[in-house]
Amino acid sequence: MNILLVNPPCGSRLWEPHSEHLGIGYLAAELRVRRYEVEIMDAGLYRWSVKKTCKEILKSSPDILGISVVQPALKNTFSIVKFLREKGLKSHICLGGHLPTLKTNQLMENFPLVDCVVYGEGDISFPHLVEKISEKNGWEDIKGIAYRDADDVKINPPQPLIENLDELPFPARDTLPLVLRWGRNAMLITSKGCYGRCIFCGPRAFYEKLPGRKWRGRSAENVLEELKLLHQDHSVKVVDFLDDNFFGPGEAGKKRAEDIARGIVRQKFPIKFSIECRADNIDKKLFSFLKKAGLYEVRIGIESGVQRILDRYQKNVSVEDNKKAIQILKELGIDCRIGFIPADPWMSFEEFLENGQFLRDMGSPTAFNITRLSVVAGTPLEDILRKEGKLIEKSFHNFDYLFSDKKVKLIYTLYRAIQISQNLCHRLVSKINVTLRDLTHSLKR
Ligand code: B12
Repeated sequence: MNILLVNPPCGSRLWEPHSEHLGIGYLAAELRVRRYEVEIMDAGLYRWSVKKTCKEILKSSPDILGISVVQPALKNTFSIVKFLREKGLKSHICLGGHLPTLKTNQLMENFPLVDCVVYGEGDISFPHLVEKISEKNGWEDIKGIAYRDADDVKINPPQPLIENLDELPFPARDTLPLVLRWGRNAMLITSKGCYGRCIFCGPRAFYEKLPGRKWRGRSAENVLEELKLLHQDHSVKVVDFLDDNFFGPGEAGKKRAEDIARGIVRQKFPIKFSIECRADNIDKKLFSFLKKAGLYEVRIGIESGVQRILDRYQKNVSVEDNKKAIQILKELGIDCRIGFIPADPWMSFEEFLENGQFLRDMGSPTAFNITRLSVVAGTPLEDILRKEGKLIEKSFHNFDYLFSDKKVKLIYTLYRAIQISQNLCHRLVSKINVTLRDLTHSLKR
């Protein structure tokens, strides 16, 4: 039984950083523990076209094809599966990941060429599915899957969230050597979920669909063991912790972070790391200790400098928390990168200006994500906008919205036009770089 796990090409990816797909890595690791033959095909990472991806999948001709789908990759996923079926591929095709979890029913209804969807964390359901298929033992009763029964879509009860993340094997790192060669950092997940309740957040909606504790942290010992392996096996020196929130709730959440940092110091790992967290997690004493352990960058979803807007988003932080967080990081000399939402459907022109003033007051911090509020399918935001009559539904996975204030819309449109032209330049440079890289590679060989 050979299994192929694919990260499909995603239209917007050309200027995205080259990174591993840890979700697929976790699934592959779990299957390899059970001695299945698993191949990872990260077409997104390799910047393959849809055509090239189809050709490679056909060559591999797996018994089971698992495709990981994020919202902007759905169109390509449709094209790939359609082409493969037309070419007669008989594999069992299973979709999983964020979009299939948030729009399970719609995906199955609109997409009869796939056999099933695994929704939620695939670590238990997917190996179970593989096992049942290989034993030819009826797979339709597995928790956390959706399938078609004649013309009906059946959605089985959910697989609860994994309570003890230490039980998971470390993710397969097949693509890490390539990512490192391209000058990118290794990534690691020390926890899953977030206790925040932001209305626009995809991960919040993902975890809310599933029973179980929303924020779960790996133990410090377990994280340190993986760090040690990354250092020993791949000479990793910089790691990005990609958790939704590096800190769990309350004192226990802080203590776990401290324990990880203490372990790094004690074991004298020559490692630098970055984290993501909420503004209200940042306190000077804790962060100066984390810096000693190697913390070099913090990414925070600041989102706005206007309290009314933060409240509308249900951020549950104040503008003061945001200011304090940025200032503390500045004082400690830790690079602070912010997520910021410059425009949304409700924003007034005055609020738009207030946001601009906030950014200037904060010394225009570097952004890791600065785009207008985007509607992730399946989030509370989608429902709110629909109820208010502001949602423009292009399809079940592609939305836009009406702005209340025409001036905000106009300014944002101008800003976006500039951003798009910058991106096109980026795309061009990126294409040239990829071509040069491939050329040097083949010349070396
Ligand atoms: C790291 C990261 C990246 C990295 C690495 C990409 C990657 N695919 O992992 C980079 C920076 C490259 C990136 C790029 C993008 N990302 Co990103 N990213 C993340 C982040 C922060 C962590 C992902 C992660 O490692 N999670 C931990 C692993 C263990 O979980 P997982 O990947 O979800 O996988 C589990 C389950 O989903 C499921 N599963 C996943 N795939 C499959 C497949 C099968 C067959 C099965 C059975 C199960 C299954 O089982 C896995 C194990 O439990 C998430 C936020 C988040 N909380 O997940 C956003 C997130 C996944 N990204 C998102 C987006 C939109 C993008 C981009 C489109 C951004 C852009 N505009 O270009 C691109 C698309 C890249 C792509 N094709 O994947 C969205 C997806 C939203 C959605 N509803 O679809 C997220 C959720 C953030 C958000 N805004 O809500 N991203």
